[in-house]
Amino acid sequence: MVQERTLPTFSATTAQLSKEEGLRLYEDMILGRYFEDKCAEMYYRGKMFGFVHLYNGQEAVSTGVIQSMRPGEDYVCSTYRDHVHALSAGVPAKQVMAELFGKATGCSKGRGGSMHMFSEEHRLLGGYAFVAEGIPVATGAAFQSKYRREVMGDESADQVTACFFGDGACNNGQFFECLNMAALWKLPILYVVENNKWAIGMAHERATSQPEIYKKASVFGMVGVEVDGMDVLAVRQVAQEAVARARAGEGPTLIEALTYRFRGHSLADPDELRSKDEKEFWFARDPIKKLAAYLTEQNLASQAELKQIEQQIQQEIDEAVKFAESSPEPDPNELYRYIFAED
Ligand SMILES: Cc1ncc(C[n+]2csc(CCOP(=O)(O)OP(=O)(O)O)c2C)c(N)n1
Ligand SMILES: [Mg+2]
Repeated sequence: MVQERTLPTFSATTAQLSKEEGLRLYEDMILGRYFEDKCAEMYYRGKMFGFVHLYNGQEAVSTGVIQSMRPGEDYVCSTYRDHVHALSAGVPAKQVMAELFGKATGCSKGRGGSMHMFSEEHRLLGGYAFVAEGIPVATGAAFQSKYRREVMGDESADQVTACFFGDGACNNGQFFECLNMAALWKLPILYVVENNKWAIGMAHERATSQPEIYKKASVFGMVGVEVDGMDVLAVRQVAQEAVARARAGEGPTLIEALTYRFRGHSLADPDELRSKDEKEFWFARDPIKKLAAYLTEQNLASQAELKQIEQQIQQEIDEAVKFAESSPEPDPNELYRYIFAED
């Protein structure tokens, strides 16, 4: 049996969680999971084109971080594995689904597709197909908040940015350059590494000299923390602390969330490289089941209340599919629109 790195263990007894907050976290994770399950179905039915990277298994990271921020006000920056970050940030499921179908009603007007979710309204800075490409963009967003507040005197500019990326991105130069600047200028940003152990078929320990990514923060004098990425309450706790630090002008945090994707790299990946033992170890740590057990054990929710959320979300997703299917394709006459800046 392989020894899996999953520490540190989080004691849920320290979590301050109201019933309302608990149900909100549950709803957000169920939305992410059911949405992605539906994507797989639609992809295999030929409704989506290109590569589609699903997030199943990693929901506690998106929910734990984004729900600790002010969705719609704070900034979120993603990768090509971006659907669930978009949903947590508040982009309606029907707009994300329509984007996946390449329709004009999609959040990127059907021009982006799976890897390029974007919403100015929800402060979603985008999904990015190049590994590590979002890191400088997010760093720039954090810089402008700070600049507006401190140089231009705009008191309302207290937004925090969350920048999500994978373990594979941490061997890329942009990671180091941006962390250096963010620490130097004390930017209000959370760098959230979703360490799911793999970069397509490359095992993390084979590709990096120091696999404990959070330790890399220390060379910049930045706070670095590791967290159990399969436990939404643990992620939420470290995210709340990091957001408070950023909002108070105390600078960035590098959060390494230890997690696992339950499916292959993309829906085109036969997923033959990861061992059965490893997969089973992580499947048993499903973050949604863990939160459901916590909520019921703590009498914060009944089985019936959880079931009701599940049904309601399923309905929302079925409606999103209908919306996407019945939406128009982008107009070919507008092919060049949104490429150049318009007056
Ligand atoms: C700059 C760049 N190099 C290579 C690729 C091909 N590629 C796509 S995804 C990926 C793996 C990235 O893994 P990781 O950052 O751990 O994210 P995960 O897919 O595990 O979420 C690679 C190498 C790319 N998209 N961009
Ligand atoms: Mg990875």
